[in-house]
Amino acid sequence: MRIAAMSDIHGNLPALNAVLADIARRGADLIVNGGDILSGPLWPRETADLLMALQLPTIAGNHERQLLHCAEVAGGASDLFAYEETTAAQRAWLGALPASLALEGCVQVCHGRPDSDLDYLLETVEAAGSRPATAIEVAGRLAGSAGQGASLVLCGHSHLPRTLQLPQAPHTLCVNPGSVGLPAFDDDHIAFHIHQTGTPHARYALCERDARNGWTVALIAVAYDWQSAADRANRNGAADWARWLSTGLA
Ligand SMILES: [Mn+2]
Repeated sequence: MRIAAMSDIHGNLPALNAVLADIARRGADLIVNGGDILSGPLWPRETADLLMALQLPTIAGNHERQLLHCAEVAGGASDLFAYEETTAAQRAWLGALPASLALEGCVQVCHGRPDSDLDYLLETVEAAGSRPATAIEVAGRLAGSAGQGASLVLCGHSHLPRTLQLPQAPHTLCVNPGSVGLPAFDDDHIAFHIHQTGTPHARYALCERDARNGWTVALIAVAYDWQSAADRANRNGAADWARWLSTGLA
């Protein structure tokens, strides 16, 4: 079983196309989408068209919730842009997505933590900024959820590619594939922090289960025409996105 894990596409259509082409070239039995699909100053409508046709196992992230909330109150710029660009049918698709998924009986997918789409699973935000979470912290965040006891937990939201194995049996392997569409950003949830991969590549992960139920993971960085995405962000008035997209630095 070979699973391609994608997350945090954020409407970046050329990045998504490059990742899908790389997955097709390497081969996968299943492609999973971990949420934060459309929000951002890029191609939300075209991205939704492509993904709705593909019918991949998909969960909602915080930005699906925030985008849909724009029907009641104007939200942040990324969510509002995507809200205004998308069709009612596309927003209905977003609204029907689950918050988590179980796959293959031993794989659990969530966007942030099992109980929060706004908090990171594999990072800890403190007054000084964001740092990698310890295995003890991550085990505590999974305790009592469907992720406890899973052999593989796929998460997203932080945009930082990382694998972490829990210290206690059944030694769940947690994988964040990084972000397909946005390699760096800043945020002030809990405290101001930046997350950056340091390169503008589109990220995803290939997770392959062996006969002993062990997972081999490849964290993959795919080259694509990131300048076209940065130009699009600039044209749509988002100079910060243009910088993040073209450098991978926040
Ligand atoms: Mn998110």
